[in-house]
Amino acid sequence: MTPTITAFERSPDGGKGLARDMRVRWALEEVGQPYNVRLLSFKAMKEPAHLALHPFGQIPTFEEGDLALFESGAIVFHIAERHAGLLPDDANARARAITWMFAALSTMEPPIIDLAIARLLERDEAWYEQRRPVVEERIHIRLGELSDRLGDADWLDGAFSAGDLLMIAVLLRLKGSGMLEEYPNLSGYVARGEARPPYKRAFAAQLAVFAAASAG
Ligand code: GTB
Repeated sequence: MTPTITAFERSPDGGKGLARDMRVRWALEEVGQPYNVRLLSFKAMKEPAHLALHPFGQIPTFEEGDLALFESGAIVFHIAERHAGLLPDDANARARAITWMFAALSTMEPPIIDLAIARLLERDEAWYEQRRPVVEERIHIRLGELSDRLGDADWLDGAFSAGDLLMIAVLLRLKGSGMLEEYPNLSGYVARGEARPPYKRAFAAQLAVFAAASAG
């Protein structure tokens, strides 16, 4: 059965692949699972039909038969469990890869999102210029720690896994900010992820949606 995911009808990221459907698309491409996409307006995301799938009225969601999921991390985990290619067979290696999935979403992503929100919504606040360096410092600390752990390895723990997929998806938010570029091994790590053909296919698919919306 072909799963259906949801994505923005018109992503505010301008086709940069920063919305969280991108990580789900990438996971599906990695395992070779074709998928359908249902595009949603901001209004439709808050209507009952979508709220029945996603309690917070967001994208992405994932539907396959009678299974409906929300939360990009849970969706990527589900894909990785049901298909070969994103989690190692060895039980301990698999547990470590899952640990990296959680690290991406619960340790690395929050300060990165805090900065994005500050830039987007708090720029006009009197305290913005005081808060910004504090938020940036939190990101630097985490990037430094991650950089130390990655060292000169290609991936976080052996072969490419769902842990790398989520970590790279999270780090991509910093691309071009100058912060990621201060850590050449992390920049290289992100570039290796972007160079993977499944990533390229996923990126092209979301860009095509943006291009079509802009043309229409
Ligand atoms: N924890 C959830 C998950 O991982 O799935 C978070 C889902 C989420 O934040 N979804 C966002 C959404 O639906 C889209 S991805 N927002 C609409 C709403 O809440 O009403 C976040 C996102 C949005 C825009 C950009 N961008 O423009 O660069 C990047 C990321």
